[in-house]
Amino acid sequence: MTIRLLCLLAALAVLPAAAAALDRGAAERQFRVWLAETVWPRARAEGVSRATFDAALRGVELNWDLPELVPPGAPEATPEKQLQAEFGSPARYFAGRKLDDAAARGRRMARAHAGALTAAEVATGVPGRIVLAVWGRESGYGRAAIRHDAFAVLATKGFMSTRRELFTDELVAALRIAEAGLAPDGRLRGSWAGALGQPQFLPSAYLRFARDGDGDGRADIWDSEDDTIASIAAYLAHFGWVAGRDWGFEVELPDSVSCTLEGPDLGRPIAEWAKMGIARVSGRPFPAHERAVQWILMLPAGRRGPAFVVTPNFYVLKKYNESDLYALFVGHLGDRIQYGMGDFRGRWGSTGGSRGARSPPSSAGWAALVTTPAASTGWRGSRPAAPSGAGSATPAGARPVFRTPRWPRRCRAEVPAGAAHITRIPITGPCSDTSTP
Ligand SMILES: [Ca+2]
Repeated sequence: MTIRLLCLLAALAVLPAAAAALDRGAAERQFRVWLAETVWPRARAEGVSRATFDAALRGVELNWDLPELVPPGAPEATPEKQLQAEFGSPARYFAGRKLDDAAARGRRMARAHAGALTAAEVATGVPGRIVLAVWGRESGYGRAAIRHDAFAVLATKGFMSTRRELFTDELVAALRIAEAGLAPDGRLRGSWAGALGQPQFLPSAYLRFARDGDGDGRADIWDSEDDTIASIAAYLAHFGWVAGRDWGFEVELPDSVSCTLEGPDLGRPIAEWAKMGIARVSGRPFPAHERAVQWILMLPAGRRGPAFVVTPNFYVLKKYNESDLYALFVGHLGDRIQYGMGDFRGRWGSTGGSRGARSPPSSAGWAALVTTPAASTGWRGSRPAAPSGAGSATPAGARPVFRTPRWPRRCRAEVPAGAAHITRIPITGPCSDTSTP
């Protein structure tokens, strides 16, 4: 059998599925049936009234422009592994001018919302600079347009996407928000990934973490800055933010320290790191009250990029978005807002060795939801083009978007090929492209 014939047979085999996938009219009809027979019973079981259901979904149509759709009849697809734009270009992600603008705006917001930020910190222990940085990253302090109808987005993705079950659950959660009378004007504005309002919470995260910061009795994360601040702080507190601890510091990494010492399971007291020659790039000592507790070495771009020691709070930031660079961005922006810090001392250069690399396969649960990046978060240009909309499109509650390679992958690039199978090398020898660890 010739190659050409094989190709022809293969093409014929997929034709029916392709034809079915293209019949949008039929899909729309199936969609209405699915709403009536699948979503409505689940919503009713969770206390949603028929009136709320009808008001939310009347007139809602499938949005064929969303990413990761699997129309009826199309071959089942695995969740898209996404290009790590940020990791491919961390230098651009951390471009100083954008950060300066964000920090300047953050300082203005800090003055304008000092009362709410203080109240949130008193209630949760999460510092105002961290709340501001998340807010700035997610929605440009509320300036990003949040224009999608979350019911349409969630219904579309619940009906035909790579994560139907997950988005169906979120659709029911969104209906519960409407049932409780918490949706402004009966509608829910969100990103093209269904993340709501200024903190970019998924509906289930809204139900768990949204707070009323201004005391009007409603948690309005769309139009209330105080509610947004209180909600972001509540989210981070829930995931274990440790009051009184920082997120991390940039450090000098001597050649004698192996990159294999990186990782959240390899924390040690700062005195031990200091003994190896690790010091803050600022030249300042580590805070006295932090000396006895664990610090973790973190090399987001491998050995040749900026180096950090971080606290467990760094990993709390990753609960907002499963990405080292995201957490680093938030911590660093917070420092710029409060302390006026400048760029990282270490150079990103073309480090990473992962330009164009794809994220690792996703695991189960929210933390595995790796979506295509959104176009606008108030940080224009930092992400590749995507459907229009606000927010990082990173469903909160675990809002993974960008994943950086995990150890040992990013360290492996720096050890000789013959040693690449080694997963842990508990030594402190040199670690580079040309020397054996
Ligand atoms: Ca409120």
